[in-house]
Amino acid sequence: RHKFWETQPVGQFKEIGDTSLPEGPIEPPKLLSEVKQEPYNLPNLYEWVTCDIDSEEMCAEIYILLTNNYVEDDENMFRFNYSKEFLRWALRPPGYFKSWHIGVRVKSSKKLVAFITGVPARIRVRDNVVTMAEVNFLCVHKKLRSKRLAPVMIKEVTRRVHLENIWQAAYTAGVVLPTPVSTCQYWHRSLNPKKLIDVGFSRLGARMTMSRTIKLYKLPESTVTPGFRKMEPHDVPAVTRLLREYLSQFAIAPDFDENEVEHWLLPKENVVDSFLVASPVTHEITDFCSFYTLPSSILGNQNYSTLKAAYSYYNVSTKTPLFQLVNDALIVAKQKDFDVFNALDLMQNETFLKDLKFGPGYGKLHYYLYNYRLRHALPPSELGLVLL
Ligand code: NHW
Ligand code: EN5
Repeated sequence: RHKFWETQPVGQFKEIGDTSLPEGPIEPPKLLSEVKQEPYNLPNLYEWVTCDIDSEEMCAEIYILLTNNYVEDDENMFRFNYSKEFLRWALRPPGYFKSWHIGVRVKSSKKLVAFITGVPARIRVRDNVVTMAEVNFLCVHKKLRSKRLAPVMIKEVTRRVHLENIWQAAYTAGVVLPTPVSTCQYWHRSLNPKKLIDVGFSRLGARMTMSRTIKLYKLPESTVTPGFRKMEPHDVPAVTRLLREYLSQFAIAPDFDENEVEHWLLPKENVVDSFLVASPVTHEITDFCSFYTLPSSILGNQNYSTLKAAYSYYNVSTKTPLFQLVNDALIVAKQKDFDVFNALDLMQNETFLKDLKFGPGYGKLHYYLYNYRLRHALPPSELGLVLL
């Protein structure tokens, strides 16, 4: 069934329900001297390249590969269109390794035809904080599919992660592999219903007219929570404390320090937006919400070429109801001209999705750990981790 994944230290389908297996690493770390020193062999026409994401030229090549070949929905109507600024942000967190940004070129033409990345992260699984790689942006050019290039790329990123003495990884995918630690559902909140219907992202509901639909999704012009404002650099220590405390309730969550909060959550135009609620009296920061910007190319529509989507990221509510906080995020996203606001049903998101008029999407997102076994799959409400 899974000729490659059967050989890897991941939970296997046949182990499901076997409660005798211990939770934790599947295989022990090797000595660094035992890690293969040379890259894996690629088919002869191709060569490895370590990508310098700082270089405008390299970044543009990666952007073009992904724009034309990365993830599509089940009907091939939309394709993720990560911006260059987003990619730079996603790939250069504190302590990142340039050697984990891996490309494959055609030797003769030097054309970039495949890509995979890792970034380091400390992820807490129950009581254990584990240094991991977050693996993302695996992409093989459409013309080179089904040639078993992906397993070689995964083995090569694994080797380079091992060289940094890191032995676990976390990743998400829309496809089922051995074996999900949790499975989330995408939910979508229409902000621009007319455009979403015109491009085939959503459909006019039964017994609904366009004008009734537009009215249904209307939002206030401005946010409603007193003290709601954009996060600023001086908020990093308080937001870190708030977020760490909040994430401690989930079975799997990042272990963010201040540097990471600064990187991942300080607003970056057209990449990440973050807001908080500060008490007007004490200036205490009590609530937080954020979303990232990930447009999709609309494939083969006469009138529109991009769908502007916001994705719910980390939210923390202690005083303001989560529902009201995310409603304010929707209002800001609408002001910023997003067409749709997407969220997964993880953390406490189920408590607001229906009430805020999100509808379930067709897509699922499976979460995976490499070389770390969980006894049982988790309900998404126990996941406190959002990958990009
Ligand atoms: S998920 C997005 C993945 N990218 C896309 O879907 C873009 C469009 N598709 C493609 O580019 C986010 C190709 O179809 C890809 C597969 C490249 C996906 N994850 O080369 P072959 C991520 O980036 C397995 C893992 O012939 P292909 C996360 C498949 O099951 N494995 O296929 C990435 C089969 O193995 P099996 C995947 O279509 C996490 C084998 O690949 C996969 O030409 C990576 C077939 O290879 C996927 N999304 O290329 C793992 N899709 O055993 C990181 C297919 O079933 C693990 N496959 O025979 C951790 C590493 C670090 C560890 C550190 C300690
Ligand atoms: C790694 N970081 O399928 C990510 N998206 O539902 C890789 N559907 O946009 C993994 N097919 O449901 C990515 N409209 C896995 C996801 C791949 C992309 C994907 C889904 C998520 C999606 C849309 C469009 C479907 C178009 C036809 C969808 C319905 C929206 C509707 C709005 C109004 C209320 C009800 C729902």
